[in-house]
Amino acid sequence: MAIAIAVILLVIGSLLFHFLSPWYFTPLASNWDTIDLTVDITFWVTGVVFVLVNLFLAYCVIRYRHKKGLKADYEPENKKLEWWLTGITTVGVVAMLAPGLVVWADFVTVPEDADEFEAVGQQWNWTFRFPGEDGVLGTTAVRFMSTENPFGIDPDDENGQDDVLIFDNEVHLPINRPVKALLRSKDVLHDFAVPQFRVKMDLVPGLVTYQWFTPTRTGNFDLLCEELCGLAHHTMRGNVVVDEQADFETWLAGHPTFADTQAEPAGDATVGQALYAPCAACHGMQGEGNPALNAPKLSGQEDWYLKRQLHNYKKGRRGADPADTNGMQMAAMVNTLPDTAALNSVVAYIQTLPDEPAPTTITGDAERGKDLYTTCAACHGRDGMGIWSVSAPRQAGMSDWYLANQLRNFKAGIRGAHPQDGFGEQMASMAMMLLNDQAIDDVVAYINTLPVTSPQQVANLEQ
Ligand code: HEC
Ligand code: HEC
Ligand SMILES: [Cu+2]
Repeated sequence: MAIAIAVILLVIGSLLFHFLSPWYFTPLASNWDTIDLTVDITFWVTGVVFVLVNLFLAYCVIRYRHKKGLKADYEPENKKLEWWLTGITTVGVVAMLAPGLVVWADFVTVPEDADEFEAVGQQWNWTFRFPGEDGVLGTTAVRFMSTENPFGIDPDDENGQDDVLIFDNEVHLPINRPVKALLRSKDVLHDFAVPQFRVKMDLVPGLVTYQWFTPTRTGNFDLLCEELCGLAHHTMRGNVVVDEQADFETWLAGHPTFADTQAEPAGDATVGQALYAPCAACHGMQGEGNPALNAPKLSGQEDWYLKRQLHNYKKGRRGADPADTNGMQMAAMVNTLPDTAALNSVVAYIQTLPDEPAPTTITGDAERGKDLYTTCAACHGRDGMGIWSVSAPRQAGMSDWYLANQLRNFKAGIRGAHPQDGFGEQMASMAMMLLNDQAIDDVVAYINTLPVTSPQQVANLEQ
């Protein structure tokens, strides 16, 4: 009897949970209501079967419970009943599977007038490409990929020149226009999923996969990588912002074409030397850093990282939080660099400065730090020299007090909290693994033990 009651309560509880719990579909924001319909049909079929089977079970437990002297009938075959059961099961299974086939056929048939864009996944971020005025994306190949051409666009392909490149993890799309997302991975399996759009598709290295949808609601939606793609998979976040057509066009016009990025003025170290003069007041003549002014060592840091930080300061993505006093100081200084040409030149000059390892000031348990650093190594490199393909800067031989400061800033949410600072956000979530100041000191103490192997230093040693 107790079992029968438990089964009945289970049925009632499941139904209440299903209908009352807040964990259900997020409001739909695309044309794919048919996907919701297929899921609903599956819920109905499995739900009805679940209720009927369990109530029948409870009924049997009560109706045929043990009574003294009563003996069970033995009836091994019942053709009629079996036909019924087979028939009903078939109807149920067909009801669950057939709608999916119809919807899948739609899903793989892209409307003729769909606009195209490309989403490129890599450990652990997203970038995007739009076809530009000719409406055709240029061809790409791994052999063309470099720091100057991260998309690997064929420089000789005319179609690629006007492609618009989005170096952010945020993409905008116009409302009510069918769009075909071409999906490309640079390294491992990833997956492009926006829960409100109800569609998701894997990115497979070596293939271009696709999916299509029509956004039907303006707003900002989370873009998730729904494929376990390595250590920092959980930090591979992006945003899809659905705009009115005019807003979308304004947004798109604010991004460079491939030709623009190729024509970007290369830094001129001679010009950069003059621009560096005010910087030297804080960062030192040799870019060696000055702890008294909280200004870190810059020499020996990778150029792509320095450029990104200077752009971040310029765009208010870093050094804008009132609690970030050091960052605010620096943010005020980038205004001495009027444009990208100046920015590139000052970075080119910094690249010429001698790269002496910064003096160590932080003490901690390097052994314990070594264990902690295993995770950091996935991005910053086993040798702490930074890895461009995962966008993580060099740490070995850089100002150790500054590294510790930054780790505290990331943890406190005064760096990496700006919604457009995707890389900062990623690092902020990694910094959470350092539970306290001791852990920060320990990991920095370990970084201090790493030998510096910058190309410049290696060259010096060889001489
Ligand atoms: C008034 C002092 C001051 C001047 C002048 C100054 N900086 Fe800074 N800079 C700082 C401070 C302080 C920080 C560290 C900010 C923090 O702790 O978040 C910093 C950080 C930086 C960073 C980030 C480094 C990293 O590893 O993340 C770069 C790049 C940088 N400065 C470049 C420059 C350049 C280029 C100039 C000259 C145009 C310049 N700075 C002028 C004080 C200054
Ligand atoms: C998933 C990759 C990833 C992992 C793992 C990771 N980082 Fe980072 N880290 C980054 C990226 C990307 C940046 C650059 C952020 C930016 O551009 O603002 C960064 C920046 C930093 C900075 C700021 C450097 C500077 O010059 O301003 C420090 C310090 C740092 N990481 C320390 C660590 C430590 C310590 C660990 C291990 C506990 C770690 N990171 C793990 C990706 C990672
Ligand atoms: Cu991923």
